[in-house]
Amino acid sequence: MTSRRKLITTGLAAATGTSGLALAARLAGQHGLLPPPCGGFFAPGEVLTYGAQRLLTRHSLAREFDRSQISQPSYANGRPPQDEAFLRLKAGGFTEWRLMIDGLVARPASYSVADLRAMPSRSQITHLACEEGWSFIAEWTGVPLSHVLELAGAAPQARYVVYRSIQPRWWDSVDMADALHPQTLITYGMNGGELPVGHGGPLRLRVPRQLGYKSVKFITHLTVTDSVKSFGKGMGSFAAERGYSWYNGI
Ligand SMILES: Nc1nc2c(c(=O)[nH]1)N[C@H]1C(S)=C(S)[C@@H](COP(=O)(O)O)O[C@H]1N2
Ligand SMILES: [Mo]
Repeated sequence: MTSRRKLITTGLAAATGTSGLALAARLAGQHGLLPPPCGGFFAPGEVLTYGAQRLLTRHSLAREFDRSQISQPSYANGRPPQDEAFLRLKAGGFTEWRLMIDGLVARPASYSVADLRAMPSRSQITHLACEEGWSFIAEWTGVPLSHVLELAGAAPQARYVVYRSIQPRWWDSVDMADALHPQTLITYGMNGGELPVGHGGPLRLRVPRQLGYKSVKFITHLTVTDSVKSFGKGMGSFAAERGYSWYNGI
């Protein structure tokens, strides 16, 4: 870790030649603000963006809107799963849906949607922006991910939460700053009703401080970990493996 950090910060200083950027990179390193190994041409830029944003926004909230600003209609992107397993769960009103939590936790668990609905909830009206340029505003209701992490007893050495969907390619991760952030919700409701299947029902992780693709729909599995190395190609998300950035602070 130390040598990678050194490599990145030294590389940045050499590449930019400006002390301001080098300083930002060094501060990011000192504060443990490094994204998972991202490799490739864009790596130093991504580290810098991540570190700089983290220093500035660690405790800040994504903008929340008024009810009158909710988009009508909302825009559901892509088709929900059509496979038999999903259709069977849907026909059963998702009573059999489970969200598992494991990894660096004292108490691994598996929750139904009803279990999550019985936990403390939060509603917030936020903007979901797709990297392709469109966006919409909706009210999201759910249980803060931080609450579930606390229930499960996440270990102090936890650094990331990896989340997976019933759609195998849709998995991603956030660092603990976003995992514990009060606006990061396991959502089951939208605009006052149930979360529609088109928007990821029955359960979706909403990460409103990042671009839309971090808000993975149809989530089934959370894993608390100190490293994302053993997940996929070790880049922290399937999106990152395809060239999208792992961190997209907005
Ligand atoms: N499981 C899953 N999650 C997903 C996607 C998807 O296709 N499948 N698309 C992502 C992308 S690229 C965006 S922009 C948002 C779109 O959210 P919406 O369908 O509610 O508009 O969901 C994200 N989460
Ligand atoms: Mo997107």
